[in-house]
Amino acid sequence: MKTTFPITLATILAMWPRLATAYTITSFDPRVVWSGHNPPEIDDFDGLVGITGFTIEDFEDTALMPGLTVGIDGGAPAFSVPAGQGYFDNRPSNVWDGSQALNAPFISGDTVFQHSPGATSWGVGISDVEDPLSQIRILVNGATDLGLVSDLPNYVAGVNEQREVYVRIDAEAGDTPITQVRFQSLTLDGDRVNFDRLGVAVVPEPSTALLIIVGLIGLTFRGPRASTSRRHREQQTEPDKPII
Ligand SMILES: [Ca+2]
Ligand SMILES: [Ca+2]
Ligand SMILES: [Ca+2]
Repeated sequence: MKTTFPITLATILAMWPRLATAYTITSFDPRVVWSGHNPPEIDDFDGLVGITGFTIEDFEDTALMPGLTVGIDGGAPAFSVPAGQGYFDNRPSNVWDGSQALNAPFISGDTVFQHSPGATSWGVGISDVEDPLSQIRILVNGATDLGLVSDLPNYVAGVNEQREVYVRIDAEAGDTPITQVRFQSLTLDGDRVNFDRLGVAVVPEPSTALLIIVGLIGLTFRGPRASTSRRHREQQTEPDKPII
């Protein structure tokens, strides 16, 4: 029973967000399971890129999923797609689901996605970078540089409105959740890049995490007290020993 408290404390510390910068990025060739417009293979695709069960923003309307904002071309974070940036697709080769994607010009600044309370894992389909026309760097939480989109393994350079790569960014256990993913243009050439099928594995709300911690603390102190009271009851009910 003495070991209960150290084990529980270690569990709490493991759950508590810590400052860290170890994020990994995995990139996928868009042609593996994709065919045509809004294909039936979407479930297979989610499984392939590791986003099954994630909360999905498909950019089929101007509303964004709860907690998500986007700032386009250096603009302020917005909770809905800014006017003129939704994209009705007449090129099925460009979208990752449905018939629309988020259409972001790179004229005067970055495109930044932010999520609250953050994600343990985050993915998005990227189209129309058209390397070497645009050079787009991915930065996580304002600090971690994951390199250029066009340098990623499995990136497939397209010519005008084609799916080029799906990326999934993972926070390792104990890392600060992913709250911001910035796409920074090194060229600012005015060309447009499209984003679609954005998926996040949302971390528990702070209130939920707090409830879990309170519960664990409760369990920690319940154990010894229960055994103490049990011993007390046993002492009370123990028959008098014969005097020898
Ligand atoms: Ca939407
Ligand atoms: Ca879409
Ligand atoms: Ca482009």
